[in-house]
Amino acid sequence: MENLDDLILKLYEVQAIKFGTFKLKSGITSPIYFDLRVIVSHPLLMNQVSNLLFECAQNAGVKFNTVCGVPYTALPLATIICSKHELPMLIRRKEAKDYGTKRLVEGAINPGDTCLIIEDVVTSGSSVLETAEVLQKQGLKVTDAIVLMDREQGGSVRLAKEGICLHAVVSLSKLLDVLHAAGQIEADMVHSVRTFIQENSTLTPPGQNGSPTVKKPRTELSYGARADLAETPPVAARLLRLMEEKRSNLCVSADVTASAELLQLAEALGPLICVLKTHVDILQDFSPSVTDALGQLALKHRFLIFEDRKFADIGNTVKQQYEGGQYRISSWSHIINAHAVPGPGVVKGLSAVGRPLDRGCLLIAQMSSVGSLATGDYTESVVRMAEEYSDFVFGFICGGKISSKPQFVHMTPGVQMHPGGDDLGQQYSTPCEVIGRKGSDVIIVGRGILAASDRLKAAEDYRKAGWEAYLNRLSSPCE
Ligand code: 5BU
Repeated sequence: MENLDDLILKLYEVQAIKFGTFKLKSGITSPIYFDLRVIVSHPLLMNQVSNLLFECAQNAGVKFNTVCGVPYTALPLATIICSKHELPMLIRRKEAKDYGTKRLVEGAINPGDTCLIIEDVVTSGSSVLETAEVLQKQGLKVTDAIVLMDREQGGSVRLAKEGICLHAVVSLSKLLDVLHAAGQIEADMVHSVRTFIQENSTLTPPGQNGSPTVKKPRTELSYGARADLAETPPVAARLLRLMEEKRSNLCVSADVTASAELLQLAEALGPLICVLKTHVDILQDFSPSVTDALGQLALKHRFLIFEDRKFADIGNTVKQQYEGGQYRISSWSHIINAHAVPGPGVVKGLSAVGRPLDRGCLLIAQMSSVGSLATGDYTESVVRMAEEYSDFVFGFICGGKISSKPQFVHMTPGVQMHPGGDDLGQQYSTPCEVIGRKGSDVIIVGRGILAASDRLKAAEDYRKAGWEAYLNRLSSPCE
């Protein structure tokens, strides 16, 4: 992570990233501009970028036989990668030579081989697609592309529709966070870039003419691609994006009773998790300073806070429980959850408080405990309620995937490395079962980590198990 922060600052320094007013090829005026061509004059930076691109492919578990950079900026980057790791490379010509062999691709082509594409910046994904098509015409397979910078304007979704999984080293969100934290850009600029990106997605709304022709749709989208599709509430895209960046679908359930221990856990496990779940009402020594400190740690380690309050009353009451009392949950918890038992009023009440603060809610559609009544028709009604209030509800607490809408996040409690349970009705499934077979997105782990003698190691084991199950699912979808 520190490597990445350092890289972003260096790219800014050499003016590969610029802020201002730029007229793009399409005629649109953009507040941000990337010109990665300049890095060829900075050899250390070239090496650093190439290393991160290669690492990104390795971390994503991509399997390939050969590498091709999209001409021209990514061409030298692919060269460095191939030279350093002794990998065969292919060069795509932009124009076929009008003499000699008229080859569009130079290098030894073995039909059936898989070629990894390297690119500098992706906006709509069309340059990657063009290169992929040329390679595919030569009989090569293209399953993955690695990009240094994803502008988050729909490229990953477009590529996924063509059967190509895009992996980004740096997302635009991360870039803005780092430059803002380093005092290089003002909050106003962050806001105007975010607004520009949101308003200029290259995705064509479904059903409209001009949507890209679907060749071989991937049934599974990556978390990053789903972030592009998740418009509301903003916390949904934030979560999916940081999962992709931190390579973590682990939520730790920090069920401890002392504030100091809660903060220690957040500090130690923060880098490994996407969400920290709390039960703030079990703290013996709660004070608002704890949630303030937790908020600071969430910023520092880039995780979201989820108060597992399980609201379940009429709208007017939950509104007060969410906003007021001694816990003032809405002021610090990015995510909350609610039972659907009271009907839509519970969501309306919570939404009145949470939406203006850009918070999000998960509906409890299923529970992990023995004999839970949240099954069958009830679960289906919860999914419908979530769809109706999708400006605030962005997912579910559930045992596995219950909605195919990519913007909904599925979070599953009752997870340990071995199936089993406790003597009060809790039931456990493994990360592989929950993420791989049942198609959930996030594992929620409490005692599996808290009761371990080395909590940090246990958390890393769960992160790894959850992430590997996700990567396997991406490469061979379970549906
Ligand atoms: P455990 O120690 O991993 O069993 O903790 C699970 C946590 O998830 C705990 O905080 C529960 O309150 C929470 N939980 C759950 O276990 N099952 C459910 O269906 C829901 C929440 Br909803």
